[in-house]
Amino acid sequence: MENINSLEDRFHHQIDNEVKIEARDWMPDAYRKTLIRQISQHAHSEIVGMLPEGNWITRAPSLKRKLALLAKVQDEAGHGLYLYSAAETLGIEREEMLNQLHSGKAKYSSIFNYPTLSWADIGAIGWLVDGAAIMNQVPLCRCSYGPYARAMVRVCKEESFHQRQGYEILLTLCKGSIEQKEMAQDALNRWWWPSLMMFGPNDDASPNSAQSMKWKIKRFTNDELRQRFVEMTVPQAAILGITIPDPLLKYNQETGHYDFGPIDWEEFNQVVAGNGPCNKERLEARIKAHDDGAWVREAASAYAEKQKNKKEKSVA
Ligand code: FAQ
Repeated sequence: MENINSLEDRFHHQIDNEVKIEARDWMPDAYRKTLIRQISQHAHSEIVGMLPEGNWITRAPSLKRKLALLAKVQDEAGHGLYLYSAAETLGIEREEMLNQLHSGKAKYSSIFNYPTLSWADIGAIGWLVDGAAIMNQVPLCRCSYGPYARAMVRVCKEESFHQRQGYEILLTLCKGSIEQKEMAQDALNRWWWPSLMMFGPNDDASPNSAQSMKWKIKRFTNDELRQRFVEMTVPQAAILGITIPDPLLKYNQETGHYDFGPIDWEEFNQVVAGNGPCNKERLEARIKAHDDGAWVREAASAYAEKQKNKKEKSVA
């Protein structure tokens, strides 16, 4: 008992003093569990997030646009890999996490259950979805768990390229023909509210936030980050010359912040429960990609085995 107390004291001492918790360190079960939950949901979001954009690689309007989109989607696969690896340091197998995703038991970000109907949607995803991801993920570079925090440094650098890539697509469309500008407006109309939902439920309805803040996994609450995102995005929409679809969005002189209209949490809950416009399609595409990739995993394992045998023979 005394030993457990001292281990627990050391854990809290590390958290209080901003010393990263590493895989080898003792940690409370609930801390480990919450990290596995958050990191695996994050990893799932990255690899499911490849799908709405992947649809547009062959339809991107120029070679330059194709290359940039291809690179972005590849980055997202990489983010999934860093994140699954970070979660594995906590004692869960990648296969188990993927089984949870494919069986529909694990969550991934609600945002990826919406359709990409036009090229402007690829701009809106980069601008808004990656913009929201940066807002939420830069503080995760200071997360108390070392492997997650370190993975997030590179992820955030890449997200910032993604955000610029998306904004530049929209800037080009907004400087183009009337029809192109209308496409950009239509994309903003459809992606604005789902992007605000990405930050998760309001603080009073967020069961995990308080404990995760105490453990310094999260540094800001869902509402704080959502507000920051609104502050950052409103002037960017003004530069594009398109209108955020919220009649209640207004600068509040007294608080110095933007007030915005109510979020449709019923829609959010439906999407998270599996009833969004594309949940079924996304999961099917993900499972197919996994099944189609089985031969690659088998070949990689066979090669690794061969190399291992070779090495053992040369030592003997
Ligand atoms: N969608 O108590 P909280 C990206 C769930 S990556 C679905 O507030 P927490 C890159 C939540 O899991 C985007 N479910 O939870 C990219 C919890 O469920 P549980 C993903 C959601 O963990 C860009 C329940 O609601 N980013 O975009 C959502 O403290 C472009 C109660 O919520 C991350 O994962 C949602 N939006 O805070 C890729 C970042 N929100 O498990 C391709 C890391 C909440 O209790 C293209 N994660 N839920 O049953 C986080 O920062 C946190 O996990 C939050 C949620 C903020 C997402």
